Amino acid sequence: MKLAACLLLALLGTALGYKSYSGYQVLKTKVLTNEDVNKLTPFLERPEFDFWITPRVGRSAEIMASRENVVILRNNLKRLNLEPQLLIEDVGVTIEKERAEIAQIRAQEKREGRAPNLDTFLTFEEILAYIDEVSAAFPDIVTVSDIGTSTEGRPLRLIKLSNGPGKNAIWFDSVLHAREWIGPPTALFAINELTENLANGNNQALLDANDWYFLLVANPDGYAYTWSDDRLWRKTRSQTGGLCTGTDPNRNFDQFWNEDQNSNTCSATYPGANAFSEPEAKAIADFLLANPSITAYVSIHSYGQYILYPWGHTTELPPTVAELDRVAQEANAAIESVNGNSYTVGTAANVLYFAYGTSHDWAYAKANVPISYTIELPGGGSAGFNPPASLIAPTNAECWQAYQVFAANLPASRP
Ligand code: 0X9
Ligand code: ZN
Repeated sequence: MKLAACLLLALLGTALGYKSYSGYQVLKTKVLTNEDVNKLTPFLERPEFDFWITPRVGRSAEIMASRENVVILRNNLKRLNLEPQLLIEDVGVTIEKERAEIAQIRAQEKREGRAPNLDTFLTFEEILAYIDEVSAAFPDIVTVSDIGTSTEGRPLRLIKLSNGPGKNAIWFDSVLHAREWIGPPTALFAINELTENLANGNNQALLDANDWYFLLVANPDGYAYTWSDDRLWRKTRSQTGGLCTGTDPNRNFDQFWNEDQNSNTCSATYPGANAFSEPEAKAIADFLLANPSITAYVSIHSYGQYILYPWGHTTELPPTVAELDRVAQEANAAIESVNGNSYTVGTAANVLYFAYGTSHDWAYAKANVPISYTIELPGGGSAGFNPPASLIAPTNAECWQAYQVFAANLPASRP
């Protein structure tokens, strides 16, 4: 019976044109030295190798390739003495497992009251429906507005929680990268705490202290596409004029844009033909500029467990590094106290990798938002971007603690 259900799902997937990752594998390297990183760097240019974790000193890289390309990849890694190990035997199977799990959870739906369904991952439409429900239920707290429209015409729907005028605000966005599904549940959890669960713990005080903005689906076209066509899609869905579709919205901000001179439209980090070519990135930027009460910016990504702050384009430290680091360390301590998970804290270029035109660098430098982070949530292991739905609850619990720390350290104004 189970096998029949799996087969049916697989067939349905194929019939609907869902991209098959059957036979795709993920290889993990040994822990890399500086020299190893240099050896691997040229491979970043090759679109047939999808780096799920990019090369970084002191870490292993994780790379996905199709059945044919994985042979080439493995040989190359062996030749370079990078000791490839098999991390995911068949990405197609992981994706089908995820689809089956979601279908099964949906079949036994046990959503309670007005809380968002956090047992599983939600589609774009389901997230919009929840925004409607929560705004109808809490009209005194919730304001909904569309800050723009995606390339394919979907709304960039922003939810604001506020208990009165004249306050500073913290901003969160999630799924700027389409496949990073673990992000929106953490934001939905926070919204539920600040509306439905106001009577719990410190929640009323958290809402009284400042306003909260959530752009739950920052890249709706990409997100919809991960549900309909390709689970591992990362970019937007705009036409580039080149061979491949989509721009990395987190390389499209007008700050150090395209300093690595990447004009390959097939690259996972293609920055666009020009800065702010993507309406999704432009809308965030315009809103931050128009709303100086927003003094903290948090972009929710996955995976790897990092709290990153500027800069991404240089290993030099930003002027307010002491404050950025203090708050991030405090957030990490709060995370650790929940499930014992630890996130690596530091400047993006120092602890992760160089990146140009990212949202947190732009928010910090061009909108003068003093507190500006990218948080990389858990994932990885044998599931990569497809963690089981059972990871949602522990991730929500630890992130909620971190999000409270960010809000508690909200700067009084922009410089
Ligand atoms: O590469 C990104 O855009 C982010 N990582 S992800 O795996 N979610 O794609 C990290 C951006 C942080 N900034 C820099 N690394 N410079
Ligand atoms: Zn991301």
